[in-house]
Amino acid sequence: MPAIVLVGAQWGDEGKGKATDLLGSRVEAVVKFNGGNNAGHTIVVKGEKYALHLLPSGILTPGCAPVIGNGVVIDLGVLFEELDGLQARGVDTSALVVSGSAHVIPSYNRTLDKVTERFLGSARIGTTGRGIGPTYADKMARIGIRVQDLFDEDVLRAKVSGALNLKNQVLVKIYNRKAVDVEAVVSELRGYAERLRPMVADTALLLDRMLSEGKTVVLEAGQATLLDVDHGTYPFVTSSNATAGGACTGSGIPPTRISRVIAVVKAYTTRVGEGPFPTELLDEAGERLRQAGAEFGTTTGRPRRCGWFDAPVARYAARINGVTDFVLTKLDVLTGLDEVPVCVAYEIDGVRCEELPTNQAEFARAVPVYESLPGWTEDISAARTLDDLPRNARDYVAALEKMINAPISAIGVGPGRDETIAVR
Ligand code: 2SA
Ligand code: GDP
Ligand code: MG
Repeated sequence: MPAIVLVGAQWGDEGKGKATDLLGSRVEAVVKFNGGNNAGHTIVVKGEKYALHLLPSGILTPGCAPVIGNGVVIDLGVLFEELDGLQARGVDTSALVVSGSAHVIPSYNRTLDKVTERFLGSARIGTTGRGIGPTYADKMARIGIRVQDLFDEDVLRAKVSGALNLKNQVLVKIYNRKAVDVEAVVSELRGYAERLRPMVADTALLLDRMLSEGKTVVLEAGQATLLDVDHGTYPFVTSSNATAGGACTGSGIPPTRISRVIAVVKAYTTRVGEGPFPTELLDEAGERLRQAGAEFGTTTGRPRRCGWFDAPVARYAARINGVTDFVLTKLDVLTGLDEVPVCVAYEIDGVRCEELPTNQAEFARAVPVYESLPGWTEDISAARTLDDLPRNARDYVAALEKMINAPISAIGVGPGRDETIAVR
C-alpha cells in the first residue's frame, strides 16, 4: 500500500516534474495536493518539452491516473487550455480526476492578487499573479467557491454573491476598482460546469481504494519546503502547505499510508520572487548558473535568482518532511567550474549556526559559511552510473550526501527522462 510523497527541498523548480515522471511507469496515480497554476513543471520526453501547471506529471504516463486533490486551487480556464494543448499533441488526458472539494480561482481573485502586489510596493511578495493567495484566503475565511458548487446554479449564485458582498468592499473602497458583477462570475463558472462534471469524483475515497488494492500512489508537491506557508520564509511564501504534511490534508490520504518521502534538491539553489536567500549570487557566477541551468520561470518566464548549494536548507527540508531519500538534480549545470562553493552553516550576528533560524529577521541577516569543493570539466550528461562520473563530481555528491542527513537515490545529469543516474 505504498503512498510516496515527493516534495521540493529548496524554493522550488528543483525538477520535481522530471522526478515524478521518472517514477511514473511504476505508479498507478499521481496526485497534485497543493497550489495551482502558479506551479510550473517542465518535463522532457524523447526531446519533446511539456510545461505542466495544473495537471499532475502523471498525465504523461499511460496507465497512470492523474488526480487533482482537494488541496489544489483551480483556474478552470487554464485547466481546459492545458488539457486542449496536451490533447492536440496526442496525449490521452481522459483519466484525469478532479476533487469536488478543490477550490476554484474566480477572476476577481486574479485581480486582487495583482492589485495587492502593487499596493504592497517594496513589501511585495513577487507572486505569480495567478490569484493563488486570495483563493486560499477565501478558503480559510469560508467564502471560497468549490468545484462541487458549480453544478447547482442556485448554490453557486448564493456563494458568489456572499463572497462578493465582502470582496467588492475591498475592490471598490480600498483598491478603487469597479465592483464585480455576481452574474458575470456565475455565468463564467457555469460555462465550465458541463465539461468538468465527468472528471469530478471523491478523490480521497478513490485513492484509499487504490492503496487498499496495493497500488502505488505518488503525491506530488507544487512549490517547495521554503515556500510552505507554515515552514517557509514567511511572508515570502506561497499560500499552501508544500511540505509532506500538506500531502495528507491536500489529498485525504492519512499519514499512516505514507511509506516514502522523496525530496528533490538542486545541486545549487534558485528562488523566484522576493525574500531572503543567503547564498544568492548577484555577480557573474549567478548569471552563469542562470544561463547554464536555463533558470527562467516555467509559468511567468521570470529570471530565477541563483546561488550556491545551501546545506542547512536541505537539512531543514530533511527534518520538516521526514525525507527518506533525496533526488539530486542539475549536477550537469556545475560542469566547468574550477571550484564549487557549498554553504555548510551560517554566521548570524557573529555566531555560527548549523540550523535555519525560525526568526525571519535573523535568517535575512544570515551570512553563508562556505567550503569550496574541487570542480570538474568533463561533460557528465551521458553518465548513467556513479562510476561514469569524474572523481570530483562523485566527491561533490558524496560531500553533499554527508551534509543533508538522508541518502541520495538518483542524480539528474540533464533535463531528459533518461539523463539520470540511479544510485540505489
Ligand atoms: P504565489 O503566486 O502566491 O504562489 O507566489 C508566492 C511565492 O511563491 C513563489 N512561487 C514559485 N517559486 C518558484 N516556482 C514557481 N513556479 C513557477 C516555475 C514560477 C514562475 O515553475 O518557474 O514561472 O515564475 C512558483 N510559484 C510560486 C513566488 O515566486 C512567490 O515568491
Ligand atoms: P519543478 O517546478 O520542480 O518541476 O521544476 P521546473 O520544471 O520548474 O524547473 C526545473 C528545470 O530543470 C526544467 O526545465 C527541467 O527540464 C530541468 N531539469 C530537471 N532535471 C534536470 C537535470 O538534472 N539537469 C538539467 N540540466 N536540467 C534539468
Ligand atoms: Mg517549477
